[in-house]
Amino acid sequence: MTIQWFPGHMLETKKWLHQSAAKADVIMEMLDARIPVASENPWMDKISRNARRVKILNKIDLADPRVTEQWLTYFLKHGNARAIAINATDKSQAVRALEYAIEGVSCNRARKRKIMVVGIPNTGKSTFLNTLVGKKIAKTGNTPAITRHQQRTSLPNNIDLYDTPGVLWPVIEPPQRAYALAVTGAISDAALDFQDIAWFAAGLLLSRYPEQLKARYPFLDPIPDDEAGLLEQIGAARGCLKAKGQIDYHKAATVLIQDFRSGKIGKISVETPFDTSDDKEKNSDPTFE
Ligand SMILES: Nc1nc2c(ncn2[C@@H]2O[C@H](COP(=O)(O)OP(=O)(O)OP(=O)(O)O)[C@@H](O)[C@H]2O)c(=O)[nH]1
Ligand SMILES: [Mg+2]
Repeated sequence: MTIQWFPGHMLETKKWLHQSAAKADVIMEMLDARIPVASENPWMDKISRNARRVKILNKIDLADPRVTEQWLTYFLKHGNARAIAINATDKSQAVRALEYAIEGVSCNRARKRKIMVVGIPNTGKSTFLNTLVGKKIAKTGNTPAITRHQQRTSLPNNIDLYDTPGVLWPVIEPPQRAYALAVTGAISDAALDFQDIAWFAAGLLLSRYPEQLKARYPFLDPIPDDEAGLLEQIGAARGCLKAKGQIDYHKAATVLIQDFRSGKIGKISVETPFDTSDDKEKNSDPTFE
């Protein structure tokens, strides 16, 4: 699926990373814990072969804790990098991730340890920096492509930390991956059909998190069988109506997506290690049985 949303600063950041990443001691790849594989930029693997790589599964407060545990086990077994799961708005967790990333990386007064925080948009790279420093020195926001230029900040203990703009790639395959990115807010809402994003979220919630749906939307009685039914009931109950009382599906989609992104529906993981396994075609994920 080709995404018609690749702002110019992403290309500039790619070039800068190509030239500069070789000097990094550590590359921290900020992932979204709800989609730890979909949020990996395949291109990032190519930028530095020498630096230590650390995967940060961020936003664990929004992800299903059972699934986050499964991901950590998965990365321990299959990963080419260390992995740690955090909530970057929490100081002690951010410090723990930094210490984990630099453990054993030597430095001296003349040579600081260079850490680059990289990843796709909206995963919490700038938030991580702000939390470490204890004040808002980098702009953050819940829409993608907030940071437009890389920024170096000196931290105690001989560390230079680089916050970098989120980078995507223009052709995202399979389409499910594009929807997983969009539903978590990593791609601009304008890049895909908004109702399709809501349809994807509805399918996921109905099949894997029906109890959370029921808790958030008590008017669902019974839980609808399909995506259209869910959006219709949300639209009717929340007054998302057009002329002559027809359901305004775009408004209903907005309610569902906003509730999902803000965590109001609960802690939801969009992908599990099972989704990436060969058993996927044959069975359903035992986590949700
Ligand atoms: N719930 C939750 N929200 C977080 C966490 N970390 C970051 N956020 C929020 O996620 C949104 C994006 O954070 P940013 O730090 O701007 O993300 P970024 O990776 O720098 O994004 P770009 O600069 O666009 O690449 C903001 O609304 C943050 O408040 C977290 O651990 N949990
Ligand atoms: Mg940023």
